[in-house]
Amino acid sequence: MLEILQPDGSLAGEAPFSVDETKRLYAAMVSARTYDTKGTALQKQGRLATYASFEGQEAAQVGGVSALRADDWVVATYRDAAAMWMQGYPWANLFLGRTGDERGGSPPEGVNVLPPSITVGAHMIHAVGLAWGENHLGRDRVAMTFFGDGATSEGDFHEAMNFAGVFHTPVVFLCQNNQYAISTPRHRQTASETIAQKADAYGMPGLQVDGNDLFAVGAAAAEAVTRARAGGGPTLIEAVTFRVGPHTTADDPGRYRDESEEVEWRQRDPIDRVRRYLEAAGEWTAEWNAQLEAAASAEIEVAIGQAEALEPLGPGEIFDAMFETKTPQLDRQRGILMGGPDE
Ligand SMILES: Cc1ncc(C[n+]2csc(CCOP(=O)(O)OP(=O)(O)O)c2C)c(N)n1
Repeated sequence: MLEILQPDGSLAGEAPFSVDETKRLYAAMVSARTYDTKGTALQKQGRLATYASFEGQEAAQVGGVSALRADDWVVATYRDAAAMWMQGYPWANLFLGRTGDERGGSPPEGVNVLPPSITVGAHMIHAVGLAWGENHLGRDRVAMTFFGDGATSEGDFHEAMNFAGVFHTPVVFLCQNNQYAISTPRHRQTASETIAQKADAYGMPGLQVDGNDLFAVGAAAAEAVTRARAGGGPTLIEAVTFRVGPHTTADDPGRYRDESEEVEWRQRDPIDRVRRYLEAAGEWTAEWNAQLEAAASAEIEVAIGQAEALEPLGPGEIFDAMFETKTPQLDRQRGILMGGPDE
């Protein structure tokens, strides 16, 4: 397992980022956690439907996307708001999506991020297709897809990995092994010793990294993206991390895991680790941190305001989101919902 930045903030290898870049990524992780904390609070106030916290997974997401160019693709899940936001998906859209409003799924023109996949695993195929398409168009864009340990048990994972391996599509598979798929622990998910080793079967490199280590994830992602862009094909990265919160706001982890696990993983918090590193280099102060938190909080409050200021959609409009031209079946369903006859 690749480890560079230790929990105490010391280095066990070469830092892949300059101090300035490290500070930029630290600030991004602070923003991500601010969003995450507010997401859970808003759900408890009844302002979001359900919310899936990614607390503890900030380094895996921010570190992964740090390797991408602005025109690369991110194809991710309900738990990957930090990755999506890093690639340009607005906070307001992310909030809106969590209220059940389909407009949250339409990012601004030019943002190459698909809406979050709720269907476990299905989106990995889309990432491979996008990467293949870019290749056919003669462009050197890369697609990075985020998914959990549970998603590797889906047939879609096999299909996506197999196709990517055979056709050398420029795609990076970034598995956040956060140890649980709702209540199913990692050891019940697969008999493989690691998730990374599954790459062997598909003819691509696989690498296991400490997912709470911004530097390890960043270095592994940069290598994989560089290879993909140069025509070297796909890579599977297993970022070993932990979901310290519940699966979603509808879950009670106390029913299937011991609290000591959470306590232990909190000692390896990805943000604290970078803070200790920067502090030792004389580049972190409590004042700077407070400024970052205040700026993130203000920006995210504006986004919540934008999302909540929209006129709610009417019931018939839920049918408009999927296709540019509605199918006859959707037209019929819409008619029934709006009080027409069920013919
Ligand atoms: C195809 C499909 N099956 C089942 C579900 C219900 N479900 C939602 S999240 C989840 C667990 C996914 O675990 P994992 O892939 O490890 O990601 P994590 O939630 O831990 O980030 C399940 C079973 C679903 N959304 N889609």
